[in-house]
Amino acid sequence: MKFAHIADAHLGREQFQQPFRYRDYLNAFRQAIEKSIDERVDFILLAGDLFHVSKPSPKAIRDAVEILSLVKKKNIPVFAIEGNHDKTIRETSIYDLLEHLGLIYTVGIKKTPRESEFQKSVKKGNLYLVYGVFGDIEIYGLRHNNRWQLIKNGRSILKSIFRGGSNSVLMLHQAIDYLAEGTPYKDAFDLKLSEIPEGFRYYALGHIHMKKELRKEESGLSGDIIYPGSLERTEIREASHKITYDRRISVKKLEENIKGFYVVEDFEPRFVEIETRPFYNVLIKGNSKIELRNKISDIREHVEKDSIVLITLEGVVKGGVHVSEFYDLLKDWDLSYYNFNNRVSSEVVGIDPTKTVDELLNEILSDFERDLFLQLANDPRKFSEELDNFIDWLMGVYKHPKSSREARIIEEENKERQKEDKPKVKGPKAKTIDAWLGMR
Ligand SMILES: [Mn+2]
Repeated sequence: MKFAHIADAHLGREQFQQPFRYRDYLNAFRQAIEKSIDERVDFILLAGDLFHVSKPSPKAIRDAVEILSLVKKKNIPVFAIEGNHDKTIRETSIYDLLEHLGLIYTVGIKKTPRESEFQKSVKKGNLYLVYGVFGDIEIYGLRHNNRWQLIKNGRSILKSIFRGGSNSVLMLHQAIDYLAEGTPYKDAFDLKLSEIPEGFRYYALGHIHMKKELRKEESGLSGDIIYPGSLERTEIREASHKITYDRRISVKKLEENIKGFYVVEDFEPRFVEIETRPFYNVLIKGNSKIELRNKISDIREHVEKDSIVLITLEGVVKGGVHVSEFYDLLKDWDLSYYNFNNRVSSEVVGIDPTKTVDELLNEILSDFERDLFLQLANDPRKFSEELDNFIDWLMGVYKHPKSSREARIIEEENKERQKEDKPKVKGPKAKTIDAWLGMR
């Protein structure tokens, strides 16, 4: 028994608004399907986010149909669950269309039972648990849910729905805390390891876009928990290479960001790499425009043609820089896409120790910014009463005088106040920043 486990194809995505990225995502999915056919797998699992959006474009649907038809011709069934990107709040989704075309078999909780060569159903209350069948293998799964839907009163709903068996697989599109470490999902996990139903021989996960394995020997569970990661690079953290240039150039291939899917033979997983476009995450540090320009030119020999290059510029340059000043440098490198991220700050202002905080802030801030700062520097315990004052003040700032005559009157009044030697009141409270900071 041999199957392929694919996740997070995100078909239809035009990353960076570039049409070639649409083709890259499609090409990655085509490779995964073709390699699965070459591997002579018995069936294929799609663990969610086949599409990037729940309402894919007609073009994305047509292209997905074309690729899935390749496996249908070979009589290889495809079992699928919806991910957070392609699920809908309704019963139906684009997966139903693919299912009606006989291209995939969705598994999960449904309102109506499904019975076919590759699907069976068990009644659960008013609903049906639909699962896939291939020979003596059973394929269970559930589309993506939020944590509050999965955990009720501290108890895992998944554990009450699913009971594993020696020949069963569980497909989920969720982030598991243990494996989310070191990924963008680490603080937004959906499940703890202890909340995963036990007894399955293989856990086919999707959602985390990086390749992750938790072998059963390590977890103590009945089967390996595997994330193949996304098929293409969906964000800068998934770059293929990291180039850093501060004093000297360092080029690192990020092996952990390898892209592909798993082929699982007798429940033993093996990663199969697919070819993706090189994607460089570049960090250049410099303290003048000339230095930044020279360093950008120096990295040319380290980046491949037809690649994606994202450059972050860092340093302190008097007057700052604008990224458009650097575009000309890369235009004849034959790159597919490049862009800059500007983290250069303008020169640091030296602080004159003889000046008060008030004086320093007056130099840096406009009148409005200074007043806003004072208004916001209130004691949080007096929040509600200060809030009224703040709103009055803010309304006053935005209320334009109705006529030039009115403006003249206000000006006259201010002059009168100055004559009377009263402080000119900018806001409802004339508190100085020095007083607020306790620096008097
Ligand atoms: Mn995804």
